[in-house]
Order: sequence, then C-alpha cells, then structure tokens
Amino acid sequence: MSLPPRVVQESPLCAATPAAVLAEPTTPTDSFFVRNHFPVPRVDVGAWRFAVGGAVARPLALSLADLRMRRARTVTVTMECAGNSRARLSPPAKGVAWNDHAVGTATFTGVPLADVLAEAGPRAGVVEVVARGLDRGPNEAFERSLPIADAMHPDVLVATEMNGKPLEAAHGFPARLLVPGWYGVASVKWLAALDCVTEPFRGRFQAAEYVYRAPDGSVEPVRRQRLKALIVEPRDNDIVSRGEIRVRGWAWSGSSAIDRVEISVDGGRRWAQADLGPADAGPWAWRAFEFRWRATVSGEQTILARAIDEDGNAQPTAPVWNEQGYGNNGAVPVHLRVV
Ligand SMILES: Nc1nc2c(c(=O)[nH]1)N[C@H]1C(S)=C(S)[C@@H](COP(=O)(O)O)O[C@H]1N2
Ligand SMILES: [Mo]
Repeated sequence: MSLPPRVVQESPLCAATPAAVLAEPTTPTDSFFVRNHFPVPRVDVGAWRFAVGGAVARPLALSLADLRMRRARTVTVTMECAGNSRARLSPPAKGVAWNDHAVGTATFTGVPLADVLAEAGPRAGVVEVVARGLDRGPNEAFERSLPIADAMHPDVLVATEMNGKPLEAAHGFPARLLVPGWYGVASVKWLAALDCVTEPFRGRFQAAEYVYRAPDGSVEPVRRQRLKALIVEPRDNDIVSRGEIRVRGWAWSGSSAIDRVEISVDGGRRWAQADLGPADAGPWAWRAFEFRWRATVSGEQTILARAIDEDGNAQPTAPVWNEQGYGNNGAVPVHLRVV
C-alpha cells in the first residue's frame, strides 16, 4: 500500500505514518513518518563527503561511493519519534502534536559505524561522537551526540539505503545515522560530519530539546525507545459486529525483548494474554501480537494493549507526562462501537 504520510506540520515537514499502512509489518518508504526540524537540505552528491574527525588519529572524508564499497549490514528497525503520542497528554505539552503514528518499521542498509570509527582511530579519552546534519536554521545545524560505547554497537549504521533503495531526500539522502532501539532523534539525517569529542556535547538538540526535564530542573537526554504496544486492527472509532473480533498490533522496546502483550477489553480492569508472532525480523523490529476477542455486549467499548518485557517491566496504562511531552508510552486506547 502506498499512501503519503499524514501532515501534522507543514513546514518544516512533520508527517505521520497513515493508520492503514501501520497494519503492515514493514512500512513503505513513501508512507514512513517524517520528522524535520529545518528545511530539507539540497545535497550535491558528487561533492558530498562524510567527514569523520575530532579526536581521531586518521580523519576521513568518505564519498557515497566510498561508503558503498565497504562491508554493508542490513537491519530491520522500528523507529519512533520521542514526541509520539504527545497529543494524548493533559495538560498539553509543547511541541508537535503527534498522534500515535510517528513510528514505522523499515530495513536499513549501510556501513557499521564501528568500522568507520575503527578506521579513524578515536584517541584515548573520547566520550561521545557528535553527528552533524547538513540541515540548519538561523542559529544552528541539527546535531546530536551518542556515547562512544553505544556508537560502537555493531548494528549502528551509517545508512545509505532504506527498504532496499537509496535513501529518499526526506529520510536523509545520501546518508543518515541509524541507531536501532533509540528514539528517532539519535538517527541524524543528511550526515555531514561525525566528530569524536572528549567532553559531553551540549547542543540544542542534546541539552535543551529531546530531554526529560524533571520538576527540579535537571535534564536527561532521551535515549532508548520505551516499551510500547500499538493496536492496528481494529482502528480507533471503528464500528464492529458482535462475535469474534481479531485484535492485532505491534509491540517494541529499545532496551529489552518483548515477553508478552496483554489486552483489556474493559478499559483496563482485566487483562488477558495475546499471542505473540515470530521474532524473525530481529531484536530491533516490532513484534506482532494477536488476540481473539469474543464481543458479546453492544455499545461503546475501549480496548487497550500493554507490553511487558523480559526484565518484567510493564508498559504503563496511563499517559506519562513531562514538560516537553517525550516518551509517552501510556497504553493507546482504541474506542469501538460494538453493534
Ligand atoms: N539532520 C536531521 N536529522 C534528524 C532530524 C532532523 O530534523 N534533522 N530529526 C530527527 C528526529 S526527531 C526523528 S524522529 C527522525 C525521523 O526520521 P524520519 O524523518 O526518517 O522518519 O530523524 C531524526 N534525525
Ligand atoms: Mo523525533
């Protein structure tokens, strides 16, 4: 199915994956949500180089052809924006009013960042890498750092392909960082440079935005995607007939494997276990769940799903509020009229 993403903000473009497309295990590229902070940069790919520098022994400047020559790896990744489900928060949190569909799953292909870093040779004392995008506003470019230990994970890529094709302009052509399991903000698009640094980076998108701000004023950057389940069938506000109703969706987490998903058909009072689909798309892809619900009573009903991970953490059923509305993994209700 090919439907354009649903525009939430015109400029810079923010657009959510269409509900109908979320029923599919992988999200087609032209339907995949888009989250831009600045206009899409124009890139002259012939002149473009990915510069690896800072505190390294051997600075690099890699062309797209240089990247394509290197050993490639492909991973299937569920990417969610940290602001996903912000529109559910009350009182409202400032920021783009995403519904629950700033999420998608795609395969990404590229060079492991660890290989590039090994070539460049980070010096002793490097604590983070700072990825710099080509897009910029009046005061700054889009820049975000990653601790060096996380940057060395073999599944972190300098990705040049999405779903088997060169990256589209909206998704970071010619190359983006791809940090599986982390909220989308870590996966810096339109890469210009990667700098190894010996002091923690304090840029706008690291220290002022994409942070959890505690009531005492302390801030912590958003990192891994929180445990979450999303029902994709039936859809919110559907009218369904009494009898057996198939409830299905996806569950994911950036920190631990999904152990089980539970469904409530009475607004969260009682929970029953759903069946989990195979984990064959790998540890970074959402996992299918399915539940057969025998609906016997007519009227308005609310169904919920919550995921539980292998460490025993359960997804909260209530929304999770913070000042900028990040990481809301409260259970997403689906309202139905049973007739
Ligand atoms: N250079 C750059 N990289 C970026 C962004 C951006 O605005 N500029 N947005 C980030 C955020 S917040 C998210 S959620 C993801 C979204 O990736 P997508 O637009 O390919 O879905 O890109 C991240 N990388
Ligand atoms: Mo995001």
